[in-house]
Amino acid sequence: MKLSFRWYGTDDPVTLEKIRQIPTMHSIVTAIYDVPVGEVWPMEKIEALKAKVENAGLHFEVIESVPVHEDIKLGRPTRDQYIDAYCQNIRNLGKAGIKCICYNFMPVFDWTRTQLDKELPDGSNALVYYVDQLQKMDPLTGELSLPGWDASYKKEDLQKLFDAYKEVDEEKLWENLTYFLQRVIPVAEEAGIRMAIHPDDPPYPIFGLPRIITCEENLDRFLKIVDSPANSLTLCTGSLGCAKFNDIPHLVEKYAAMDRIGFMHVRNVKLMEDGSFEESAHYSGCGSLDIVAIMRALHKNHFTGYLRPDHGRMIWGETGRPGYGLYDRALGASYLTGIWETLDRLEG
Ligand SMILES: [Mn+2]
Repeated sequence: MKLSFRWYGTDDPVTLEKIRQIPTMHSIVTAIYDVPVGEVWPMEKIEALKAKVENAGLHFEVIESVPVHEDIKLGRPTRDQYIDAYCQNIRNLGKAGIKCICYNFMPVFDWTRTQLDKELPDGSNALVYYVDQLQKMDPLTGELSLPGWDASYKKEDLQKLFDAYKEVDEEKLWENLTYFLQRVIPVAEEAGIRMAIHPDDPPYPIFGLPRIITCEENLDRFLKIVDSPANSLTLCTGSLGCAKFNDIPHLVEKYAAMDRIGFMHVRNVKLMEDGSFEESAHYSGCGSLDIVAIMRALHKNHFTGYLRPDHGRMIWGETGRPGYGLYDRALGASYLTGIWETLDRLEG
């Protein structure tokens, strides 16, 4: 595995110099954040970002994300121009040495939590999703706002998007995803890039919006749409694992054996009886997922792709982007490295 770490660019309080000091760190996962969704990322910006990362002694091989314009997900006539721009981004990133692009196909919101700073019993803060809080939320009336998304859309634009999605059920979304993949995957193959779709988070419909990258049956269906190594998964243990119907070690074992995992996001979640969940420390005993079984499934299948600790709690008084502090993600990285070294020694 190639250990990697997400970095939000020069205004991220977590610097490249700090990330480099995490043992065995291989590559930075980042993106161009100041080009509107659907436009081509200028080559100069990509090269400048690459130079920054490489000057810090790290590899620049993974992008998370190149976002997919809503018109593509909605199947609007304008989608072709956005798909053309998407393909140009793939070509440009391939030229810059990128090997893997993470993206998602979730309508409107690409993750949902009900609180971003829930204080846990040990005094740390974490992102949580409580069903009773969710039931009181309505992103359209905004009576209780959706944390992380409050300022992302104007109310009237959000209403228009929700109206547009009334015409898009799950089957229609599959059709639109198929149209996208059939055009984008051949370009990725040529550019030497693995496209790696991120599962929906949480992996079921909310607010009446369809979601399809959710469970084993649908992951199988997704991989068959274009049967190519370039059409791969970002297997996010926390996103798929916050629903009880997903058996994460089994999914990792299955898709690693098929060599269809381009990118791993490894984190733990603590599931509650009513479907609520809290993001927890990486250690297996802190949550509901068996992290050793997950790493073992990767190791057994000689996983050579990229892997990053996903979110972390905020600990030791750190402030910053919820889920993306340095300390708990660095603890997670070292825990995962420790499991991997042990497996290397014991299982060869
Ligand atoms: Mn993830």
